[in-house]
Amino acid sequence: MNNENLYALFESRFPVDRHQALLLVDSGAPLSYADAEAGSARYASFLAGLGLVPGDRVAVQVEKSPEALLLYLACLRAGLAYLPLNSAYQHGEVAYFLEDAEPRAVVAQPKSMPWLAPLAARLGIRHVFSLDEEGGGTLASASRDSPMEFATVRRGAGDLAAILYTSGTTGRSKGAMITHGNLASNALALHKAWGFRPDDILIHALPLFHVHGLFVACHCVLLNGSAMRFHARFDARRAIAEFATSTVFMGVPTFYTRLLAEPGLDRGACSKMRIFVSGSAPLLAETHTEFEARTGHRILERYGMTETGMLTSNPLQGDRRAGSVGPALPGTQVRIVDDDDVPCAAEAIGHVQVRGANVFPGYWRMPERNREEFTHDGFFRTGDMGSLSKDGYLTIAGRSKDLIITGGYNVYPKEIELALDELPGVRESAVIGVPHPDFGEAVAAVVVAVPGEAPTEAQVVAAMKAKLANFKVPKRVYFVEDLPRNAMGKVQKNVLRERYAGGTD
Ligand code: MLC
Ligand code: AMP
Repeated sequence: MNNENLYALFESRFPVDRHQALLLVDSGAPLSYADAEAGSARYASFLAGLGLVPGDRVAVQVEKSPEALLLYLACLRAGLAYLPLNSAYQHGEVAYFLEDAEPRAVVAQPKSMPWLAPLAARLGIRHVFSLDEEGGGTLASASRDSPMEFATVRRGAGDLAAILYTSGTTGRSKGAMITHGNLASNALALHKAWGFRPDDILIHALPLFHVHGLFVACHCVLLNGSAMRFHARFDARRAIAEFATSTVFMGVPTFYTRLLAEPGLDRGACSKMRIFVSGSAPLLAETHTEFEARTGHRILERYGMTETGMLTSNPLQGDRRAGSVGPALPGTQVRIVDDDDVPCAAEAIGHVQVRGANVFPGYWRMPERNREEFTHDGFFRTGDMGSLSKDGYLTIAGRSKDLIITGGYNVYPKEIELALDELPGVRESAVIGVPHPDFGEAVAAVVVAVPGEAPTEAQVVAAMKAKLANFKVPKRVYFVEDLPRNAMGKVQKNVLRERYAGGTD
């Protein structure tokens, strides 16, 4: 039987001339496919040499760099489960992930070491290494003499490749277990659907610790054996300058509104580009229309989730509909059901449920949760609401889960409310998403203070910044006497959303 390790699939598609570039980096020489093979082998040999065995978790909280990509490939090769963490997560957030996932090794930014080393020691994690944006740190020095060759470990399609934490409605994050088979099936479907060509060059400006940047973008390129321009962070002007020598761009809607704010974005600048893909958050129909008017390109919107990979995509050839996320990708089934899981008629809005080889097997160590999240016939409940047109195009109409998506990052209000309620002078709180011109939605907090002890807005924001990743910090804090509640005593967030929709008191 073939080795179903995802890396083995990539390797079978690498260019014959391994000196071809994989990464065109911010400064210095490109990283070739030969470099990627040797570098990932070195890290894989090193980790295996420490005694890590297939199935062990490796938690990684680093800034984007070529070495971070090599470390991911190394984990695939050694059969280790890669656990990427947003570099914005703070001490308390990381502590939860490490306690829950019990990794054998942790790799983090040098600046995290003062709190990470004692945390790892407390949790019995023996292997802790640093990795900075330039590839320096103790990981590089400790692995310097490790062999540059490594026989990629044999894996089955159902074996664990990665764990990605997603927040939850209860405020407790869940580790989505993603298998080699999930990733391979989705990568093959996207590579085909988006018609990748041997000479494609992708601009990679997304972070490397979430599905969009790590899986969707990198996997298409690795399967294609072609190159990507690796930007440490998104910079609209730089992207526009590089459209002239690139063909594919992937971004969250905020990338597109920021591109549109640049006068340099026009037809001439985009004439070499083949496709612009958007996802991770709803793309406004007006962004789609404005982008086409300015560049002549119709943005190709797709829809997916950490737990499922990509589910639907507007077509490469044919009708790309503004406001729709397109039909189901081949191999994926999408259905719309009512509250009793009974399929709805075309055009009716209901719950989006999905099934396919791309859908994860469940959450890490949460058997009860897994029973609730899947139907008896194996469909996953996405928590999104939507409708299917008669010809199978999906339109996302909202979410049944209490979730805010800000600049492509997910924030579950419950987590922020729990943090707010711990602050001195705060009696209770409600967190909502409000419209934001740059991030689509922004986090706003509505707080009931203890009389006479009310903190100021600046104090609340400062206290949140010390605890939470920056994108979770409320952009505004509103103080009220009481929260609006329905007859059942439940906070009426729709009332608050309406009240603060204009972003004013
Ligand atoms: C940064 N900030 C954010 C934010 N990003 N606030 C809310 N939402 C965000 N997404 C904070 C900063 O800390 C700063 O706070 C202030 O907002 C302004 O920051 P900035 O300098 O403008 O931010 P920037 O570094 O330019 O980052 C913005 C961004 C980035 C949009 C480029 O957030 C980004 O790369 N987002 C992509 C997320 C992504 O990859 N999502 C895919 C998930 S996978 P202060 O207080 O310090 O001033 C998924 C599945 C799927 O969803 O379908 O793909
Ligand atoms: P995440 O948990 O970060 O993987 O985010 C997944 C969620 O992002 C989905 O459940 C949707 O709510 C949302 N999402 C992703 N792509 C789109 C899209 N194109 N349009 C609307 N929502 C999207």
